[in-house]
Formats: sequence, C-alpha cells, structure tokens
Amino acid sequence: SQELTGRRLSAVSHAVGVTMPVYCARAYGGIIEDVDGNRLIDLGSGIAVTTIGNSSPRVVDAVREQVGEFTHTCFMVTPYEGYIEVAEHLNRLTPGSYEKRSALFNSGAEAVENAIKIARAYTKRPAVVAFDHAYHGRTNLTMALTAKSMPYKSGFGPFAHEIYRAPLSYPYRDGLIDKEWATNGELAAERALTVIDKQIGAANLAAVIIEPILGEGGFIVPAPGFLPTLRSWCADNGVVFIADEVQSGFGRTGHMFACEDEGIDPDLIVTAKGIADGLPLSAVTGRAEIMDSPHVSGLGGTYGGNPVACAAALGTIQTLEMDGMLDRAKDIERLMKDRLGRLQADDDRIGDVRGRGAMIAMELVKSGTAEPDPELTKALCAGAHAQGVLVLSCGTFGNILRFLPPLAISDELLHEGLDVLAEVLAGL
Ligand code: PLZ
Repeated sequence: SQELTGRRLSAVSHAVGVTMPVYCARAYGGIIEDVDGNRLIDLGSGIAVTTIGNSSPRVVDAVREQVGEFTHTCFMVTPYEGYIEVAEHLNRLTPGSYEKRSALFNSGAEAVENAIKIARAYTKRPAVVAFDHAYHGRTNLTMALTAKSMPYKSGFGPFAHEIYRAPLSYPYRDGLIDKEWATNGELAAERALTVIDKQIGAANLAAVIIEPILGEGGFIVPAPGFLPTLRSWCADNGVVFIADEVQSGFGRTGHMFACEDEGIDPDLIVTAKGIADGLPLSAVTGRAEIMDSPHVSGLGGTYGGNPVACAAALGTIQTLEMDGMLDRAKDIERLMKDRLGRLQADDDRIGDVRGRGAMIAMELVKSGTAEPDPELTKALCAGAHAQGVLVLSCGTFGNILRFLPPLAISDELLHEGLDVLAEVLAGL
C-alpha cells in the first residue's frame, strides 16, 4: 500500500482525496482485503453502494454473461432489453401506483440534473428549491443544489442560478430550541413553506428536491410530517416534488425507498448507488406525463443505461427481492441502535443516535453541550481505521459518524466493528 501511495501521489490528481491509504485487492461479505493481506471490516459500502454486498453472486453472473454478449451499443442508437427491464422494475418498485416512466444515466449527479431538466420542461418554470444540509452532487447544477462549501463548492463557482435554499427539519438541533419542533414536522414544513412562498413564489417554482433521509449532510431524518406537508403543498401548487434517494434508496433503510416510511409518493425519484452493486448506473423515475414532457431526444447520453450496468442492476434487484434483504436492514437497525444507544447512555459526547435500517449515525458533540465536535469525530474515525474498521464521517459540521454496512455483513462482524469503536471512543 505504501508503494501504491507513492504511485498515486505522482499519477493521480491530489484534488481527489482518499479516506484510508490502503488499496483494495478484493471485497466480500462486509470485508475489504487490501493488497498487503489486511482485512478491514467494511461499515461504509463504498458510500452506500454495495448494499447487497460486494461482488454479489447474481450480479457477478449477470455481468459476466452480458459482457460476453455486447458491452455497448448506445441505447439511443440501437436499444436493448436490459435497459427496458430495469425501467420496468423501477416503475414497479417506486411508490405510487400510477403510470410511470424511467430514464437511465450514469451517476447520481447526472440523474439529479436530469430530474431538474424534466421538472423545468414540464412546469415551464425556472426556480428550484433545495434544503439546508443538502447534498446532490459535484457537477455545476448539483453543486448549486448542495449546501456545504468545503470541500464540495469552494473555489468552483459561479454556480447555476435560480436555485434557492429552504430550512430543513433537523429534530436534534431544532429540539434544542423548542421540544415540539423535534417531533412536529408540520411546524418545520411551515417554516420552509413561508420561505418558499414569500421569497420565490409557487408560480416561479419548477421543483422542490429533497433527500428523504439526508446523506452527506449528516443522516438527518426530518421530523414526522415534514415530508408529507411539503409533498402535498407541491401537489396543490403544481410544483414537481423530487426525492433524491441516491443514498437512501434500494433497500438501505429497510424499505426499497426511504420515502415509503413517510407514506409519500414523489413525482420524480432519483436513484443511483445501491441500484447496481457498484457499476455506474442511475435513474430518474416518475409520473408518465412528467417524464414524457421533454421533447423526443431531449434526454440521453452516450453511456446512460449501459448494458453491463443494467445487467448488474437486474442481479441486484433480484437479490434484494429474493433474499429477505429488507428484513436484514431492519435487523441491522435494531442491533446498531441498541449498541449505540447503550454507548450514548454512558457518554455525553454522543448527542444523538439516528437513522433507519443500515443507514445509522451518531452525532458527536463537546461533552455536556450540543456544540459539534469534528475533532473528536476525526480522531474516532482515525482510531477505528488504525484498528481495521472502515467508518465514514459526514455532516455540515463534520461531526457525524455514519454507518453504512452492506446487508451481507454478519452480526458477528458488526459487533466486532462496534466493539472496536467503543474501545477507541473510551480512549479519547
Ligand atoms: N445525491 C443524496 O448521496 C452522492 C458523494 C461522495 P454521484 N453521495 C456521495 C463525494 O464526496 O463525492 C450523492 C448523494 C445524494 C446525489 C449524489 C451524487 O451521486 O454518483 O456521486 O454523482
């Protein structure tokens, strides 16, 4: 790994950072094996991507078969069945029983951009609302949607215009000011809707985009009622409601999609990451009349819905549906919340434990206060990494430790990872 670090630093742009300076040789069942033979416990899944487990058997078989038949034709030139089949599954699996359509792309950011294009074509309005702490990508339009400056935006402007930001529901922090705000999402939604109504106006607004559970911004779960109130305001005002489920989707939270927990059906839903077990694929799925509103050939791209990535997605979907994977996410939630809850009871530096399914986080604060503690978070991550446990941090203040284990991980490995974490924390 040290030798590869030398080569990386002389060949790869230093602007591409790495979490751990170890180099992967293979990965399976919640373990990453590096080129030196070290085995790490993977509590990150490559940022919520290998949800069903790295190199999952049905994915490997489907990819092997497809790559031997053809690797690319471009769906816009000579289409193929795999793309259509992925679209059919997406239309079936996403919430809402009305007629839907899908379009496939390569990355989460690209799909978010396309969702905005579609919403603008449909509504013929310019403005888009995103929220505090939002993360939607690193391309120009998605940088404008993303909230946090460092490292995502700083120095990379000017950004796309007609993007506005509204306040989020953040139960832990809202609750410090007023207890009711922690539980009553309608209050927080009214605060956001006042900003939207007074500063933009529904008549100018194409779309509201939100992550049902925020990812990079800190695994924030809005208070119950927040999402449904926003959703119904959008319906009443002809505004397209877009759920960015790039991180929370595809079984991560114990449902196929996180918005199912709130019983909402978005007009458009953006998916990526967990959709294809690591092959680059993303999608926009939604109401047929919205998805069909741009002119013919208005959407596309050379690689969007690549046949090999589609084969991987079909293997992934089959695995998620056949192997009781969603129940496994719920089991992981119980195990993690029990263990982290017990840690929190003994340690007032853990301000909050939250999340759903295999998307769980703890918010670290200065002892006895609610002041974010990014230094402690960094030290805890570094200590865990040194002991072979791969954990990630996130959050606007860099003080959230997040857990995104693959659903293929065993209870034993999870416990081992959490034992290490508890030990490192106790020593800090
Ligand atoms: N929307 C909700 O979580 C990607 C980014 C990591 P891409 N999150 C991980 C990093 O530092 O770049 C993400 C997301 C949500 C959109 C995206 C963007 O997806 O596939 O990275 O473009």
